[in-house]
Amino acid sequence: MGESVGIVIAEYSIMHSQPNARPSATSSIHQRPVDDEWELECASLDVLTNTHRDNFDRVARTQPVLVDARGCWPRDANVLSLLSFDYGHLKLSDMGTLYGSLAHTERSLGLNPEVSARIRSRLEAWTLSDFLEAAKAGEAEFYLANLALKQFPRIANRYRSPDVGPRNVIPSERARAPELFVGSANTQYSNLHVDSIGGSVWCVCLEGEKEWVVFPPEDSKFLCAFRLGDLQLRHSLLDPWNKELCARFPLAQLHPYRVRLQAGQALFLPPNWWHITRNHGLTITINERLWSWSTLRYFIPWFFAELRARIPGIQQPYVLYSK
Ligand SMILES: O=C(O)CCC(=O)C(=O)O
Ligand SMILES: [Fe+2]
Repeated sequence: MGESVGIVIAEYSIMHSQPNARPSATSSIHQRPVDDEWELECASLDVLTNTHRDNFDRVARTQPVLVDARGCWPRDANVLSLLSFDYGHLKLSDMGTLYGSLAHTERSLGLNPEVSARIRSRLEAWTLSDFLEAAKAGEAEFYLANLALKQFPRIANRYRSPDVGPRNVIPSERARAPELFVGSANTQYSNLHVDSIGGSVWCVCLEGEKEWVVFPPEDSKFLCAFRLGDLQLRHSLLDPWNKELCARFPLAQLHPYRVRLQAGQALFLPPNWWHITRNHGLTITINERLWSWSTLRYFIPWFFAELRARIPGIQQPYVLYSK
């Protein structure tokens, strides 16, 4: 094992022993330093143009799939105009995310105190119009994430889920309800992570371009996964746009793919794939989580780990879902 990997593991062990510690190099939903000089070398994904269900299911069993999603949104509807005309007056502080409130977003902000304070005050004072105007000018600095789509009925009514892929078998609205993400230039959501509870995710792009870098579950053992806020070891310090951080990982063992998701396309990410995103300009996507019968094998280990963790006297298990 190289020295650099050892450093990452040492950092990981420190965080492991301090459950509330945050990794200084990662936290997100803020504007990252512009560094377009370097990026991790990745394979690319082709768009699956024949999105016949059988074809899709065969490919999606082993890898993410990028499909034409023009059918998800009417050609003559402009999502940005709808958002600003119909909902521009809404205050950001009154908007609901699916996991708690925007305060959740606030807690995830980066550690630079000046930027943090500025974003916090904007979250308090701004309407959605203020945010969209600033985002158009490339000055919004943050990312509205996980907004419950149902609070924008005029958008929800026009949206159609992709018509391929697995059927959702989870009845809980909280787990599966579509979320709206409105990103401004050069912002990213979280660090490299795996979604919890073994679900897969659709990301349907309506506006702009969102870059995804994804790694297969088999790469987990080389990503020095650590725990952040829940039981699952599902976060990593690897940052595909940061040369120094990348140099600490055994890149030859990793299998990253890069997807530049454009308006009119959707990305399907199978369960337990690692992912990190970055917005190029003002970007609007709708993300939907899915649990199908075939994802049960991911859900069951999660369920039993959670159950065990609730038995008094038993040490919390740290769970790495690598398969
Ligand atoms: O759309 C994004 O920026 C990625 C969000 C994400 O990680 C997710 O929806 O699981
Ligand atoms: Fe995610």
